[in-house]
Amino acid sequence: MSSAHPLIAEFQRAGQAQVFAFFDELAPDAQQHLLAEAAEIDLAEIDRLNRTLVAQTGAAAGVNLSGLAPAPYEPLIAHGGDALAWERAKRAGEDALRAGRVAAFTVAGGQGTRLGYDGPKGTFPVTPFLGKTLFQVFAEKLLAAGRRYGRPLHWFIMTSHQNHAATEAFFREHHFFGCDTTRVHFFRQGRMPAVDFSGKILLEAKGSIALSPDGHGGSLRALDRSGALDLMEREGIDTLSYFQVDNPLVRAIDPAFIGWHLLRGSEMSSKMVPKAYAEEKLGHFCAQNGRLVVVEYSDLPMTMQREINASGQLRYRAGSIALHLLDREFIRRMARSDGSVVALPFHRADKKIPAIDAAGQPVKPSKANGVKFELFVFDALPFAQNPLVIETSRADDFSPVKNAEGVDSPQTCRDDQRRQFARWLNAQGVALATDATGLPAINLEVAPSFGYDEDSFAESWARLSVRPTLADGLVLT
Ligand code: UD2
Repeated sequence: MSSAHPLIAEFQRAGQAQVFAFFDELAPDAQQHLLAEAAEIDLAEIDRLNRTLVAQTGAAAGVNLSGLAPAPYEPLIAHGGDALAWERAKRAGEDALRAGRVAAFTVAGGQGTRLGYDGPKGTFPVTPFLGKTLFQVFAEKLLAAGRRYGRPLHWFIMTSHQNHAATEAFFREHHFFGCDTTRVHFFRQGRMPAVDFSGKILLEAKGSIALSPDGHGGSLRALDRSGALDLMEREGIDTLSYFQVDNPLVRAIDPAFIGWHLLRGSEMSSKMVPKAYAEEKLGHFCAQNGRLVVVEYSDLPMTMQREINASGQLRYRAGSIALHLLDREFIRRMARSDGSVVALPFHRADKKIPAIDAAGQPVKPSKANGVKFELFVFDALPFAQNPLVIETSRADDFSPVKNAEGVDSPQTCRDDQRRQFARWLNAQGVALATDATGLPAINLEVAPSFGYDEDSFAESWARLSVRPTLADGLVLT
């Protein structure tokens, strides 16, 4: 094997010579491709992860649960929250939006394997009647919010190497859904190599390394690297509204949330919903040694997830629905902490990783054959000043599309959207027949340009000179 190249020599010294085992067989451009991939890898980081995550098994590898308690949060007014404080927060959030201090951020770099959909997840059709895609729903919500506050919003979208080109092409094909193209910014997240259980970096082919997205926590470094933070600074934006690509019900721009965050001087704030049942797959907001942390559902023992408090509620009920507000300079600090190594911890995920063996033959693993490393954005919470959790109503913020069928599927999401539209109409005094779960009998869809939350809907409704008839169904645009 050629070891003339300094990068190859570096990999040899790090005990990762297998990455270049087939280098001499490759055509020159394939060699360049492999070298470019190898250059993305921080060998010292991989070495550290091999020692701290891959080599550890049993208790040492587990999450530290000592001193864990449920985290405090600001309850909704309906659950005992302070009505005046919520009103103050909403007004402060509206002021910030009118001052142009807020931008939107969608993490869309995931692989969406559970849904079994071929293509960037944001291109999946989700609305109940018109079949608008996730990206279109977000675009229209952001456009409408920008109009409402007189300040068009910047929108950052994090993609992966795999779906970047397809995502950009989709937006171009649909003329950015009417958004100002200079305000929609795509950037790729970073990648991490997968290793086998002895810490050796895996090849997916002779000329390419098994690389995968570095988790949504990679968004902090990607926001910095891509220049997004500098752009925010130039534009006077200090607050980023973070949401996931799979959740069309989201209040992508929520004045009350923004106001709570700003009035508390919080560097990172999150929304919680009470878990619907103990086994629900949500992270848990917890307090640990005076810090706010999220413990993933897979890391909190089921006995703890099932614990009941004195009021008969789940003790660890504060579920994370992956909605956060982040302060710009906090992101910069996290992205750059400790020089080159980010302070967020990597998580280990044992996965079936398509790879080649030492003879260069493809292996199709039937069980996990290696480890992927991922960063989680909520791991930034313990580093934030004055972090804050507020409660939100699930029905108005969270109905993700994750699985092809059953819970969190396209069907449950369409139904939740129809229930929301029905509630907005009912709030305007329209007597709409629904079943016991609030699902209307008629076809119903409200375009975000007409209403993207209860307030904006009420404003548009009041402006209608002729009230629509509801006989067969209703599409409000
Ligand atoms: C996430 C949370 C869970 C809960 C739930 C709510 C984690 C580990 N768990 O579960 O606690 O809040 O969401 O829906 O986050 N993504 C990237 N790049 C990546 C990986 C993911 O952009 O490398 C994006 C992905 O496109 C999606 C989001 O992050 O928008 C969530 O990813 P997921 O589907 O892996 O998260 P999930 O459902 O396991």
